[in-house]
Amino acid sequence: MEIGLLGQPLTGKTTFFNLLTGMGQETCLSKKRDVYTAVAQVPDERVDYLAHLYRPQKAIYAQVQIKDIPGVYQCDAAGMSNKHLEEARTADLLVQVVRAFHDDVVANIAGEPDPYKELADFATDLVLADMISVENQLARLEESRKPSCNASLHIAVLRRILHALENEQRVSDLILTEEEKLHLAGYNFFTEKPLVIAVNMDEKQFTTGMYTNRDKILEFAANHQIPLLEISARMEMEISRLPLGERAEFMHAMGLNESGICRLASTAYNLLGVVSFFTVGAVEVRAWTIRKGTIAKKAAGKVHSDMERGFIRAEVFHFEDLKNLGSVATVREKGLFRLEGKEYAVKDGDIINFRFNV
Ligand SMILES: Nc1nc2c(ncn2[C@@H]2O[C@H](COP(=O)(O)OP(=O)(O)OP(=O)(O)O)[C@@H](O)[C@H]2O)c(=O)[nH]1
Ligand SMILES: [Mg+2]
Repeated sequence: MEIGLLGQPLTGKTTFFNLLTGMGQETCLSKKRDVYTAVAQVPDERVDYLAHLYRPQKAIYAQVQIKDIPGVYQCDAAGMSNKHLEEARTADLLVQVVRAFHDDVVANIAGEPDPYKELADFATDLVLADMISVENQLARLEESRKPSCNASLHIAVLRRILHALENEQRVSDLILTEEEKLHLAGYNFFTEKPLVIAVNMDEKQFTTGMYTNRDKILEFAANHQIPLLEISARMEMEISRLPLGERAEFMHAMGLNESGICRLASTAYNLLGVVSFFTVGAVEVRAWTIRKGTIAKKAAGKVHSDMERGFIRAEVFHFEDLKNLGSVATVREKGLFRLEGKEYAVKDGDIINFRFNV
């Protein structure tokens, strides 16, 4: 899963990226305008519990790829329709980081921070970028002299999309038929990608819960059903540098119940409809991420292609049962250890051993 961090310059994207991935990329002063990519481990108490029980050589959390895309200055390019925005094309989910924090040393590029204006401007940039893709494709299709029946349908779908975009609708706001979806597969529209808004606040804003135009942001998020994360990237970065023993106390004092990566991951998992299952053993305890409803045979393929090819059955029990009962033996005694076939829909929290033969 890839998450793209986007937004205007100096909103705290690289600070957030460093926090999520544990990297130390230069913030603020970077003149290179490089795109950074790194992996974030998704902390999961279930993995910690299983590692405690099985004492494996290694415990592996689920991983999410994070891409930090620098903001574009208006003098560099027209809006965001440029190569930096293209970097987000491969992302499964976009996070727009907007700036609420005040900082006298690093002034906001547009004067007094107005996170709502940033949000609305960016929404327009995404719509414009999609409009350009659709218009280019329509021009290509309409130029070809003998349109097939299939091409006519394709053109009709694209015109419908264009009409919606012209009215500032996101592609994700439209209800599309299965046939229309088939025609649109492969376009990877920006406004079709799940979006999360991350408002980056300073300490005072974080503790008071107040910043410019918060009401309007809440309304925008509710209207478009876009999840909102209120973060303080720099404060959390500073807390993460404290000795381990002191972190929890500081987080508590600041009213921070969960780390940034935990909050982002659970929002992203919900939005993308993905869940985790686990494999356990003396060598490795590991979390795997799959789409909700994935069948056992496909889930096996996530672990190893041989397991999918030679799938025989899945031995399954649930993390909650193990935690409640304390041992695998008791789970078995209570009849909660099951054998499932290839069509079994894997559930969040399943612990699975795949039997296979190749
Ligand atoms: N006060 C305060 N400053 C922050 C916060 N987050 C980031 N900053 C500062 O804002 C400046 C810009 O942060 P970056 O993380 O480099 O911003 P960016 O969005 O990556 O900027 P570009 O890469 O230029 O688009 C740095 O000096 C950060 O230390 C915050 O929550 N509070
Ligand atoms: Mg940056």
